[in-house]
Amino acid sequence: MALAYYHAEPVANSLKSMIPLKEKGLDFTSRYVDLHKFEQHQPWFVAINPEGQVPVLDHDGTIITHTTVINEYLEDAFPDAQPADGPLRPRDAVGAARMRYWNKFVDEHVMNHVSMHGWHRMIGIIARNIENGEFEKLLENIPLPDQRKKWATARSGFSESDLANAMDKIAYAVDKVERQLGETEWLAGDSYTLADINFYAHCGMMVERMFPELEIAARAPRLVAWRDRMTARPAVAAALAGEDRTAPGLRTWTGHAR
Ligand SMILES: N[C@@H](CCC(=O)N[C@@H](CS)C(=O)NCC(=O)O)C(=O)O
Repeated sequence: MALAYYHAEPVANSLKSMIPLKEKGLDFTSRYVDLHKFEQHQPWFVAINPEGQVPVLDHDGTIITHTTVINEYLEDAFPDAQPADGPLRPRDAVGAARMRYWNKFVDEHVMNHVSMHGWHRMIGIIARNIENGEFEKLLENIPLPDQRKKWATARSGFSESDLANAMDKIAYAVDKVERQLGETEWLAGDSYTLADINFYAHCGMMVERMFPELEIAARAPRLVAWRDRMTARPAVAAALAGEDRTAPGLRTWTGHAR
C-alpha cells in the first residue's frame, strides 16, 4: 500500500486532509506543491490533477481530489485506523448525517468567504507583483475557469461589497458554531469528527487573528475553547507543523496557530 499526499501550506484545504492522515496514523509520502511558484498549474501537476489544485491523494496510483471526498475516502479505505477517542466519521447513521450537514455548510457557506479575504490580503499582493504579460501567461495555464477569474480578481482587487458580504457570512457562521457548541461538545455531537476538522481548517483556526473586528473572544468563547482543544491534539499540531514557504510578511492568513 502506498499513499502520497500533494499539498501546500498547512491551512485551508491542504490542512483539512492532512489532519485526518495524521489522526489515522497512516504512513504517507508528503509532496509539497509550491503555490508561490505556481507549481499547481504546471504540466507535471495538471497530469496528476487536471483541475490544477491541491490537495491530492494518490492511493496506489488512484487519484482522489476534493478534501471532503478525500476525507470520506480515507474513512472508507482505512476504517480501522482511528484516533483513540473514536472514529472521525460516526458509525451511526444520525451521527454521520450530522457530520455531513456541517461539512456541507462549511464547503458551501464558509470556505469561499474566508478564502476571499485570504486571497484579498495575500494572493492579491503576490498577483500584483507579477509583471503584466507574464501574469496573462500564468492565467492561461489555470485549468478551472472560475479559478482563472479568481486570480484575475485578486490582482485587480475584490470589491468592497463582496468583501463585506463575505464578512457577514463569516459572522453568521461563527454565531451558528457558537450556538452548536452550547449544545454539543463537538460540531456533529459528542465526538470529534471530520466536520470539526473542516471548520477548523477553513475558519476556526484563523478567524480570531484574521478578523479582530469580530471580537471573537467575547462573541464566541465556546468556539475559542473548541479551537484550543483542536490545536492541542497531537495530530493537529503535527499537521500544523508542515512546510510553509509563505513570506513572513504575507502570513496574515497562515501564521495564526503556529
Ligand atoms: N474543492 C477543492 C478546493 C481546492 C482548492 O481550492 N485548493 C487551493 C488551495 S487551498 C488551490 O489549489 N489553490 C491554487 C490555485 O487556485 O491556483 C477541495 O476541497 O480540495
